[in-house]
Formats: sequence, structure tokens, C-alpha cells
Amino acid sequence: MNPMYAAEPFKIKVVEPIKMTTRAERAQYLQEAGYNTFLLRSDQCYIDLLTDSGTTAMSDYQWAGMMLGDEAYAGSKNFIHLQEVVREYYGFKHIVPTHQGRGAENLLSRLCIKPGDTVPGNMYFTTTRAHQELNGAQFVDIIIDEAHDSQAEVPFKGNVDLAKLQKLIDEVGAERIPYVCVAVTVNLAGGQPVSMANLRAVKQLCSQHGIPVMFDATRCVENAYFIQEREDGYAGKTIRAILKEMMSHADGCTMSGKKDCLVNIGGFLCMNDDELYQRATELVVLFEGMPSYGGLAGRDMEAMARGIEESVDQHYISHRVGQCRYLADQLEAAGIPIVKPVGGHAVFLDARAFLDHLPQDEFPAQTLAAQLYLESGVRSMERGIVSAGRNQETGDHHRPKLELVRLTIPRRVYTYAHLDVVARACKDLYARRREIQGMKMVYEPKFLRFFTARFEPLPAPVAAERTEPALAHA
Ligand code: PM9
Repeated sequence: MNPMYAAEPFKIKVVEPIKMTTRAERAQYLQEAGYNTFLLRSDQCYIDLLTDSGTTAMSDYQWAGMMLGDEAYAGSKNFIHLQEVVREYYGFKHIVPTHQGRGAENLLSRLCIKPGDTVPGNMYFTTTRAHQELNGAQFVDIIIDEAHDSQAEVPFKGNVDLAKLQKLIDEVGAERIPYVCVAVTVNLAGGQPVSMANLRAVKQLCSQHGIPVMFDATRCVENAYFIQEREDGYAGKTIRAILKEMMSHADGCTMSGKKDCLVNIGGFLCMNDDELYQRATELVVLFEGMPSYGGLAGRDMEAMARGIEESVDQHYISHRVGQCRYLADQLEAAGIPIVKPVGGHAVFLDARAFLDHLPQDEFPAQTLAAQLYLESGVRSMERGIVSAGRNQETGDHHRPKLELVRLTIPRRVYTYAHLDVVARACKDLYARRREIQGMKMVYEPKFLRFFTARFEPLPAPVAAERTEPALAHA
């Protein structure tokens, strides 16, 4: 028996075949997809680590719940169940279902932001910042500095820097900050958690200034796991208790249920404030649907309610985080640069270090994701300069320090043997990394460009003429 991992806490009832492709086929698919892994077809991918969003394998308990869908237009009993579960597990008074996380972000941003406002957050997330900016706000990053350093081994690397937050409040004034957005965990930092002490302190500081705190609760169960593992006083507490305590430090949250609620579609907006809820019910009918379904079928709400119940199971979450660590350990042992510490939903390759001969303007992470697919059929996602988009005022690229490729582990989908294949592919690619040329962007959409942008490989001579080492761009 391999001592490096604990076996899956589930057995497999339904299987979905996957197939390997040839290198020649993958070269063609990649070209057709504009070298953007988002534009590949799923049946062209052998192991699909594009995202953990909506890719979860639901349990028999959830599928049984799907058959109990009450598809009444108004007042579905599945909404009542979801409301009860959210109140019980998260502790918020009101819930407005939405079709997915960005539906909740749209509502929150429209409800609370006025043009010229500032929204502080612990590192940007693509859709979250896009909605804030669409409503006229400026996003300001208040995460601790270490979060931007892929090698800084900090247990709570997602923490808010309280001094940065205080300084920002002093500079812009509390009345220009509609809310502080705290992501638990921080996706683009590598899935890094926020400590309970930090959540408590952020809430205290914001309360002094009358500023609400809204969580991006998308991966809150993973955050609770890290608190249990790393923070003094929490080792003996259940994930469920830690989760509820975390949420007590927020006035509400947006949630993409497609991650820690273990469903393929769904999300919600929560709040304790009655007046905000009233306004949310007025707005949701324009964008999502009735306040009792918000763009979801009754069966989807039932699956989400049941997924929330299952998500706090200790065996489930230990196995999930364990899978990330299993893959990370293999990569580290081979000397492949990854973000440390390893987060809860993915292993992030450090593309700057992996392809240290490429400058950031040649899209090292986008290139690495494309090459990994070509090498092996493993699909991953760029999380670097392409995802970061452009500065709304200057029009220049945002240039994040972190230039990453995310190997995202879907929940309850792949086995350790699949992860071995991924590790092997990364090792093979690392061995031939010096042969890899950068790319240029040939089509750039205006919003959230990473989804549909297209690229072309640069000809080899351009790279051969380069004199400067790429890390100078860091
Ligand atoms: N995250 C992910 O792959 C989906 C595609 S990339 C935009 O990581 C956070 C922290 C997320 C997130 C989605 C959303 C939006 C909000 N916050 O995709 O709209 O990771 O359900 O959620 C993706 P929806």
C-alpha cells in the first residue's frame, strides 16, 4: 500500500469514459482553440483540470434529491430546504439564490456600489472585480504582501493586511467604501486561507467605521479545514462549527455553489440586513428570477442544500485537500516550481520560474497551459497576466506578480492514479522547458478576456534574439 495517501472516502457507482488523444491530434485541437485551454472541447481532454467549478461528482444522496425537485414557479419546497440549510450551516438570515456566483456578485455590486467608490479585497478575482468595475468602483488589493510571493511559506497567506485596510479607510473615507470583500480562500493566491483571528479583526475594524464585510464564500469549507489544521484552538472543533464561526464575522456573502456546495450549477447571495434583502428581492427578478428560485430549477436547489450538508464531512474535506498535497509532493520532489503552501483546490505551477526564459508579455502561463495539454492531454488554466486583464484607466495590462498555471482538482472525480499521470506529464514538460517558445495574443475580448482570447506561438528566432532574463519583469 502506498503510505502517501488515504484512500477515497467513497466508492464509484457511475463511470464516464475518458480517452487519450495522439500528440498530432492535440496539436491540431490546440491550434483550432487559439492556444486557449478554455476553447478546447471537453472530449479532447484526457484529464480535465481546467477548474473545480461545477465539475464535482454529486453523491447518490444529491441525485436522489434531484428527483424531489419541486418545479413550482414560486415558493418551491426545495428553496425552503435550501434556506433552512444555509441558515443552519452559514448562519445568515436571508438567502437569494442565483444561477451561479457571478449572479450574486452582479446583485451585490449593483445594490451597494456607487460610481467613484472603492472596494477593498484580499486579492482580486476576475468576475468579482469585473462586476465592481462595471458599477463604477475601483478595486484595491489589501492582502498581505506575502500572498504575491509564490515561495513565501505562510500558514494564512490569504489574510487581510489590517494596516493596508486602515490606511485605505483614512485615505478615501469610510463613506466611499460600500463593503470590504474577503475571499475565503483566495483563489488567485493559490487557494490560500484566511485565519479566524484575521476574519475577527477585519470585522472589528470595519465595524468601527460602519463598513459591512461581505465574504466571497466560494471555498469556505476548504478555509475551515485550514483553520482546523493550523490555528490554535481549532484542532478539536468540527468543520461545521468552524464554518459557522467564520461566517459570524461577515454581514453577508456571495457564493458560487459550484465549488464548496458540491453542485454543477448554482449560487446565492446572503445577508443579515433586512433592508438590503428587500432591495435584493426587487433586483433579482430582473436578472435571475423570482426570489425563491433565482435562476435555478427546484432540483438544483435541492442538490445544493444536500451538497452543503455533505461538504462539512471531515473525511470528504481531508481527502480533498490530501489529493492536492499528493500531487504537489510529486511535483516538488521533481524540483518543479509550485506555489507554496499548497492550497485547498489546486496545485499552481509557477510559470515565471518554470519558463524563466519567457518575459511576461509572451504569456508564460498561457504558454505553459497550452504546452501541458500538447504534452499529455491534461487541461489546466492560466492564472496570470491574461486573467488579470487591463487597467481600466491606463489601458495597459495588469501585471500580476503571480504568473501561474492552475492544476485544479475537481471534487470526487479523479483518483490518485490520474494524479500520477498529471505529475508525469509535468515532469516530462519540465525536462524540455527550454524548447518552449512564448506566444502573442491575436484576439482580445473586452471583458474577462481569458475565457475567449486567442493566441499564436511566436517564431523561434524572436526567442533566440532575446538577451534579458525574463525574471527582470517580476
Ligand atoms: N471561479 C474558477 O475556475 C470559475 C471560472 S473562472 C471565472 O476558479 C471565486 C473565488 C471564484 C469564482 C469562480 C467566482 C465566480 C467567484 N469567486 O463561476 O460565477 O473562484 O459560479 O463564480 C472559477 P461562478
